Amino acid sequence: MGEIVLGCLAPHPPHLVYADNPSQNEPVSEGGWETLRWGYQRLARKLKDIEYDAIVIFTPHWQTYIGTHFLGLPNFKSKSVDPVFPNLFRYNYDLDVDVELATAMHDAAADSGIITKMMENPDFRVDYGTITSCHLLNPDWDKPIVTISSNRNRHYYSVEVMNEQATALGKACLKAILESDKKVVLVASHSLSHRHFVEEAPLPEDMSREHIYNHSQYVWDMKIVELMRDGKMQEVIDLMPEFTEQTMAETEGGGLTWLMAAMGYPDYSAEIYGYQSVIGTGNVIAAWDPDESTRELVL
Ligand code: 2X7
Ligand code: FE2
Repeated sequence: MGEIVLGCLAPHPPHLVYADNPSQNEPVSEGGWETLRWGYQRLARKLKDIEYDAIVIFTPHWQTYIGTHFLGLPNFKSKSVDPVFPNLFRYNYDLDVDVELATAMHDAAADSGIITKMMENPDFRVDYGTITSCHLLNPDWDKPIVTISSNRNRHYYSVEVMNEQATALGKACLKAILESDKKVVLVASHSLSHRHFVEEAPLPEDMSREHIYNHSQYVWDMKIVELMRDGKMQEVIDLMPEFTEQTMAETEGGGLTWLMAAMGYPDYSAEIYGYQSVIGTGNVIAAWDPDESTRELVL
C-alpha cells in the first residue's frame, strides 16, 4: 500500500533560483533572499533522509481552463522561461516523470467526476513553478515527478468552488497513492499573500529594496503561519476564501487545498522553514511530516 511521506508548501518565485546560480539557469546573480534559500536547503537535506519514489507537484503556473491535466510522458527537456521575469529565469531542464503514478491519479480523478487529460505533447514546456519548487527541494533531480495543472475554476466561479474542486482532486490523488505501492512527497507550489510591486529594483537582488507589499498582507500571512504551527489546517482551509480574496493569495490556484485534502487536514504542527517576501509577495516554506518520530520543530 502506498503512502504520503511528506507534504510541502514550496513557493516558487523564480528569484530564488536566480539567486542560487545553478548551472541550468542562464542569468547570473549576486545572491539574495537567503532566508528562503537557506530554509529550502534545510528542507532539501531532510528530504535526502526520507525514502520516497516520486514528487507530486501542483502548480498554479500551468493554468488549464478545461479540466485538470497531468504530465504524461516519461521525459520533458527544454528551456523554461518566466514570462514576467525572463531576465531572472531561463532554465534548461531535463526531467523524468512517473507516468504510472500520473496515470493512476488521472484515472482516480476521472472516476470521481473531474475532467482530466494527460499531457502527451513532447514539445510541451514545463512551467517555472514546477521547475523552481522541484529544483529547490531536490537540486539533484534524482526522483521522478508528477505535475498537476491548476484548473482556473476560481476565475470562472469563486474561491469557494476552487476549494471544493481542489478538495475532490486531493481525495482522488490520495486514493491513487494508497492503491499504488509508492511512497510519495506532495508539493503545493505557491506563495501566500500575493500583491507584488509592479516595478523591479535596478538590481533585482538588492535586498535593501525587498519588503512585504503592505502590513495587512503581513498580518494575514502570520495568521496562516500561526494556524499551521498550531496544527489547525481545517481552519486554514475554511478561511481560504477570505484570505485569498483579501490578499490576492496564490492559494487561489488550489494547491494548499489539494494538499490538505490529500493529507486529511493535519492536526499536528507544520515544520516552518522560513518566511520572506519576494518582490512584495509573502512566502512561507512549510512541511507536514506524518511520521511523529521524524517530525521536527525547525523554526
Ligand atoms: O510566480 C511568482 C510568485 N509566485 C511570487 C513572486 C514573484 C514571482 O513569481
Ligand atoms: Fe507564482
